Amino acid sequence: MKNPINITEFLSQHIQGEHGVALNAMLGDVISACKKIAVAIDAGALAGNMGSLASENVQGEVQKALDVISNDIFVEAALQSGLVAGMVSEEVDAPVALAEKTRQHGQYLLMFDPLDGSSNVNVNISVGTIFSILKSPNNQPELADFLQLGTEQICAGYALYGTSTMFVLTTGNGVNGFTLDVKTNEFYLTHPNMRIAAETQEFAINMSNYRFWNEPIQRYIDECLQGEEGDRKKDFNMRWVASMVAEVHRILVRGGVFMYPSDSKSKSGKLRLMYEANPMSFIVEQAGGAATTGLQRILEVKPNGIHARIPVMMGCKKEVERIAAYHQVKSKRK
Ligand code: P6P
Repeated sequence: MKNPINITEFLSQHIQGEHGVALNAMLGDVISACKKIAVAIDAGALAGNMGSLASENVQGEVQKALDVISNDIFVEAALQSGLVAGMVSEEVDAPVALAEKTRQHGQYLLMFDPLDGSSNVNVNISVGTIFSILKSPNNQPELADFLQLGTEQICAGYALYGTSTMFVLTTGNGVNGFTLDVKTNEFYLTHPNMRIAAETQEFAINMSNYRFWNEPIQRYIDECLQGEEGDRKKDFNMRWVASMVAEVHRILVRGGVFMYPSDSKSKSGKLRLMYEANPMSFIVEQAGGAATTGLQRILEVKPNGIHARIPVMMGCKKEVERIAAYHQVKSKRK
């Protein structure tokens, strides 16, 4: 690729206005953290970071060494920015405590999953970091100040530590993707204005949960599996990486629909609203896709807690609309 623009230059051109300087500075620290996490992951087993810790995170999940390392890198970078008034991490129960001097100029709330899909690290499958940036009402936010609708996000993005390291973000004016040049340790614009294909023949879901799904989800997947002989009159392909960042990135690049529905095992679903579903929904909608719980637009869900879980169906707009329509039929039958 001839002379691609680097991310710092691109963002300074695209993020203007009164908040432009602060948001660019905030993103500069987020990008720096993701570069450091990429180094920690690339070292793999050589750095002795592959193991699990004795500890569990607030989700009750066994923490990997890299979960904690990534979390600490992200927290440190955010503190350096001096722009964060409050932080919520998947790995930490309460909002991260910030010293008075750290947040005196804080204007953002930073929500993040520092290493999503970390169970894949030991088997060398792609993992990622997901972040969401909200405006803080002041520099001493209360817990309730974090519980904003997804439509309030001013920026959302992810780093994908895959066959190459990529950084993808939106600030509400489309979605742009950047690839890390390991020689210069700089991200360069390689995927301008990412758009989700209008049609798809690919779905992503953990099929082992089939017997626990509600009827609309079973109906949708059954029709995909019936292929050309069924109502859909076309064959479908399936993928499941068990890493949301990898799934969503694939959908941005070649289309598809990603599904983690609620089921009889977990009534609220598995994925977290504030730092997985909301940032990814913002990105997907900005790329022309859609994101629903089955019953409502994800970005309009009122959070009932900083670690709230919700059902997630997102990707190609027509498929997401079909899934939502099947839920409407079901709810009318009651
Ligand atoms: P399962 C990773 O733990 C994660 O939160 C998402 O990144 C991923 O899509 C999902 O859970 C995988 O869940 O039940 O298939 O292991």
